[in-house]
Parts: sequence; structure tokens; C-alpha cells
Amino acid sequence: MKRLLTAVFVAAFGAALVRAQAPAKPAAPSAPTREFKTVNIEVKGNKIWTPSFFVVKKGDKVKITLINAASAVHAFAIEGYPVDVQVNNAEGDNSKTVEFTADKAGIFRVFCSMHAGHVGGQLLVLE
Ligand SMILES: [Cu+2]
Repeated sequence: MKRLLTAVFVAAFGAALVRAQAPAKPAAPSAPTREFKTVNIEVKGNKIWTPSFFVVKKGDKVKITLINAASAVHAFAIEGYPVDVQVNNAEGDNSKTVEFTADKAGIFRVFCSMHAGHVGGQLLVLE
């Protein structure tokens, strides 16, 4: 019986000691949100999302507000990411927001998925 009590005491005391000495886990830093605003304009017949270059770090949350100040409907898409939205200026709803996490490093084409001639840009995701 004495051995059993000793074993129980050692187990309980040891567990308490381990808990007391365990270093606290540092809180994982939350990824910053990189916010951008880009406007679709038309210059001498050329449709452009401007600015059209976005630089973020891998793991960042990205929020891009899209404003279509040109005519009709244009799309904003990023190759390699699930981003492809249409922004319609003709119906008075000329603003949309896209949000995603930049989980892949590299250079990704930014383009209008509706018009091949639309001037595009790039998303640069740094490692
Ligand atoms: Cu377009």
C-alpha cells in the first residue's frame, strides 16, 4: 500500500512539475492584411487596372478593392489564385472586393478574363 501511495504521489507531483516547467507557447503571429485599391480606367481605348502590380509576402492576407471607372463590365483575375470577378459599371455597382491568402510564392499574372486586349499586371508573392 505504501508503494502504491508513493507511486501516486510521484506521478501527481511529477505531472505538476512538468506543467510548471513547460515553456508557454508563443502565440503565432497573425498574418497582416495587405490592402489595395485598383481602378479600371480607359486611356485612348486601352482598359487598364491601375495600379496593376501588387507585392505581398507569402502567408499574407490580401484584400483588393476593385473599382470599374471604365465602360461596361471588366473582370479582375489572378492566374494561380481563385480570383476572377466581374465588376459592372453599367449597373451602378462599380465596386467589388476580393480577399484571399497569398499561400504560394511566385509571380502571377493579373488580367481581365473577359478581354484579351485588357492591359494586365502582376502579383508578386515574396517567399
Ligand atoms: Cu476587360
